[in-house]
Amino acid sequence: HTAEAHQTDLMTITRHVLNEQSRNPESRGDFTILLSHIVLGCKFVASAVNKAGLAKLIGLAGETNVQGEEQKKLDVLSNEVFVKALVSSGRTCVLVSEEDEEATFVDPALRGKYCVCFDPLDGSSNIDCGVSIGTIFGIYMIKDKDNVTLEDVLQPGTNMLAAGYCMYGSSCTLVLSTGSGVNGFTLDPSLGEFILTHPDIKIPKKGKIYSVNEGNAKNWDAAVAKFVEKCKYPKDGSPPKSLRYIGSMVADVHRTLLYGGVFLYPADKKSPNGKLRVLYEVFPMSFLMEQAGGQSFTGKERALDLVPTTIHERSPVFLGSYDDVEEIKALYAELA
Ligand code: AHM
Ligand code: MG
Repeated sequence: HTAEAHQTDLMTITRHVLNEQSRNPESRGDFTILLSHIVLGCKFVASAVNKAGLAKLIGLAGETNVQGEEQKKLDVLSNEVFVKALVSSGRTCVLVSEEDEEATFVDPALRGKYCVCFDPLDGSSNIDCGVSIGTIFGIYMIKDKDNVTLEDVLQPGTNMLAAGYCMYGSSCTLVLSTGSGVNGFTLDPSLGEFILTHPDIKIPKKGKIYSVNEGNAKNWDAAVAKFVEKCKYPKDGSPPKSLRYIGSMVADVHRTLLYGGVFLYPADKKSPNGKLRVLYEVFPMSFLMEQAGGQSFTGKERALDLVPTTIHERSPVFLGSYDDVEEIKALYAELA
């Protein structure tokens, strides 16, 4: 008996989501269509990222984005692709992108019931050197189809329907939760399909890794300083934790999800709200962490309980293994 050379029963992301949505026949088709347009965006970006060096796509596009950073060509391209794919799906009504200062209200003729908040290409400092970067997205449903406003996206993260990210790394991996666990799919380039490779991801309850930009240490508050100190010099006889920091949120969170541990982007004296954006960085990643059995905390509250008041708002975030985040919460309770 020889092992079968070909897997013939393929669990693609579309098939998986169709199965998941069978409990909810009303939104079944719509959500699947929306997702397939997001997947198209991810495939386009994956292919563009792979060819970046060749096609001379990297480098500055000569524009500045909302946060005042110079945009890279790949950022601009990725944003355009996602906006067009989402609008043309006919299933969206409001889009919030890191690259666009204002939210996009979809033309009424093409409107659907979903709002999508996304960072089309996160980890900009890693683009030019070929280190992993990613796309992050969170999906909400509108309340009232005839009266769509910004309030439809300025909601607590707990109201999110689905969230995910796509990592353009040594392989292209899409991690998704529609509210019943977390699943990972890997792009099979020969098929152009994402195949289920990481079913029902659960984050280890406690981890051996911490992930933070330690260059900001001189501006940290007491709780963060104490936590990192404990990672390096544990007093309970446990071995020190390892430090891993890529500087691409998608890659740092992906490793945290699979190996366990904690990722933090805290507030500091120079950035009182940290760096990461609530709607398209903190919320989707917090949703995935909770769905995988981990936690996400802002230093004050559960991250998903935040209610943003502006679309590009920032928040500190501490996310990862349940026990590690518990330790950070205890330090804040003690020292704040
Ligand atoms: P970006 O939107 O400019 O790419 O910034 C977001 C990135 C995250 O991917 C990452 O977690 C963080 O910035 C790293 O920031 P720092 O370089 O300050 O450590
Ligand atoms: Mg970003």
